[in-house]
Amino acid sequence: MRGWLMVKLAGLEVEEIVLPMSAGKTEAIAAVSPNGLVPYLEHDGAKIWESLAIAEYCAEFCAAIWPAERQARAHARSIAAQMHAGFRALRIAMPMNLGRDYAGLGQTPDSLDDIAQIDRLFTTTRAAYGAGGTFLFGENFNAADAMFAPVVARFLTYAPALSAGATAYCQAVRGHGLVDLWYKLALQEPDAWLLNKYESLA
Ligand SMILES: N[C@@H](CCC(=O)N[C@@H](CS)C(=O)NCC(=O)O)C(=O)O
Repeated sequence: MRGWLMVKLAGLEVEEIVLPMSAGKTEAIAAVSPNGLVPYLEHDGAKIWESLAIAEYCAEFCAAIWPAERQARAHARSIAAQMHAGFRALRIAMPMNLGRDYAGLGQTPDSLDDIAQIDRLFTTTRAAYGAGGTFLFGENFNAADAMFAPVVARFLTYAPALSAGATAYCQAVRGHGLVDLWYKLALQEPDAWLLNKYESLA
C-alpha cells in the first residue's frame, strides 16, 4: 500500500503487478525483490525496495511528496522513518486486513502503548504543521501520510480508542481518493487469496 501510494502520488508510469501473498514466503516476490518483500519498484532501470527508499526515489521526480518547508520536511521524514522502523507491537497484534470489523481485538499493553504514541504523533504533527488541511501536513496527502496509511487502516479495522483529532485524521485518510481506490481494489481480490490466519481473528 505504501509503495503504491508513493508511486501514484509522484505520478510515475509503472505497470502494476498484483500477486497473492503467502504470509512471508511468497516465492513470486522473492524471485524479483531483493528483500523478498513488497513493495518493490522497477523504474527506468532503477530497482528500489523498502517503502522509505521508494518514497525518496519518488521525491526525485515529485518533490511535493514531502513538505516544501525545511522544518516541516525534516519532521515528515522523521515520523516516516519512525513508522518504518517501529510500532512492532501494533503490527503484530493488529495485522492489516482492510474492510474487516475486528473492533476491540488486538489490544495488548504494548500495542496500546504504540497506539497512544501514534495518536500523539498525529495530534502534535497536525497542530504544528497541518493548519488549513485534514492531513498531517495540511491539505496535501504526502509521503508521511502514505507511510501511516497502513496504520490508519489498522485503526479502522480494530477500532481502538483514539482522540477526536486522530479519529478525524483517520477518516480523512480513508476518504482520500487513492486510499479509497486501494480499498476498492483490495476488496475485489479473489477469495482464494484470503489467508486464514488473518480471517479467523473475529
Ligand atoms: N520494511 C519493508 C516491509 C515490507 C513488508 O513487510 N512487506 C510485506 C507485506 S506488507 C511482504 O512483502 N510480505 C511478503 C509475504 O507476505 O509473502 C518496507 O517498508 O518495504
